[in-house]
Amino acid sequence: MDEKKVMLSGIKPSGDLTLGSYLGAIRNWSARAEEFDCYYFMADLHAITVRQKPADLRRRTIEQLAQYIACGLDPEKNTLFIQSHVPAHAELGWVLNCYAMFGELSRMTQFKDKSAKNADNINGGLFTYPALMAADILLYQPDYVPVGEDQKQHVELTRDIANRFNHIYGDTFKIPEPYIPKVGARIMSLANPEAKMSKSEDDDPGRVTLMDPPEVIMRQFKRAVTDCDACVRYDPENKKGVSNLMTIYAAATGKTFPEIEREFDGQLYGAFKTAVGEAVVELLRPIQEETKRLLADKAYLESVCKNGAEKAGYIANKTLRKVYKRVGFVAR
Ligand code: ATP
Ligand code: LTN
Repeated sequence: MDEKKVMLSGIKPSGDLTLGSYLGAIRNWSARAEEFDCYYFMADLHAITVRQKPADLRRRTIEQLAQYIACGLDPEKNTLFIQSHVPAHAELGWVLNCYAMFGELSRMTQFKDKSAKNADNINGGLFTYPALMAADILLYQPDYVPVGEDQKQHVELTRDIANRFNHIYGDTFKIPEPYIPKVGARIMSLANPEAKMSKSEDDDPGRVTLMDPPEVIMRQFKRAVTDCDACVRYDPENKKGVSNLMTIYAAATGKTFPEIEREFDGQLYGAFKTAVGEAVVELLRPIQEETKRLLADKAYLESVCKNGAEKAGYIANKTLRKVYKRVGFVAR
């Protein structure tokens, strides 16, 4: 029998998950478990590249696990784990730092954005982050890495690092492909459709989190920035706000852009924004209910973490041992 293809991805517990995290990443993970061998983790090692309050980081990491499950990732069928529970990530991360070039790391747009936003804390981890991300990925030899558009550059760098290593030492890593959704790959802030909806920008007034109550979601959509055309038409160049709302509506309802244009033909933006808000409330309702139920069962969540870290650690250590041997470390 053919072996199943492998899929892997992670999200930093650096803020409450948003509609962007869901539509750009998590939704693309679910319903794949029959077809793929899937690994999904909470990237806590990555979260500390930006200063975090310890109690918040701990709470969000567990909440994120509950949300993964609530979004449809069955822990019996997917390996769910906390990154820091599998030491091989940090270990391979160090090795790959030595195969990632200063020039390459300097070109990463996430580094440039985050250093502009955190000018008082441009630490080494923020800079070498993509080498750790390459380790996260390559440890599991995945075929696909489902991410939003903003992470494509990091997955491409991962491929370059893997190719470089394979070229020097012989085939060690499988070369993974980014797997980016057709609709929802880049959800923009409702307040500023020029910028990505981000979970760690506390001051982003245009963010919708997965746990926002219906009245907050409706308020966010009613306030969403549009334009003065009064015409629901998909034009991401000239009508960024409206196109972003159409993307969200399409992702939430499965409707196509031409169908949405016909549905709101001749209507004012108010009616359109209300419809998008209501669709999002319905999309998130079951996820919110299930998250709350799971968070009340701490023992279950702890057992998921423990089993996940064991399964992930077993696979990750196989790759790590191979790498250590290839670079010339003495066996223990
Ligand atoms: P932060 O704001 O802390 O940098 P983030 O919100 O960008 O975080 P990540 O942990 O960096 O979230 O990303 C998790 C996953 O969700 C990634 O695959 C990323 O591409 C995707 N993602 C995040 N925000 C969006 C968005 N606005 N639209 C589409 N996908 C997104
Ligand atoms: N860098 C990603 C989060 C992340 C990730 C990964 C995604 C860390 N490790 C491995 C996919 C695979 C981010 O900032 N969104």
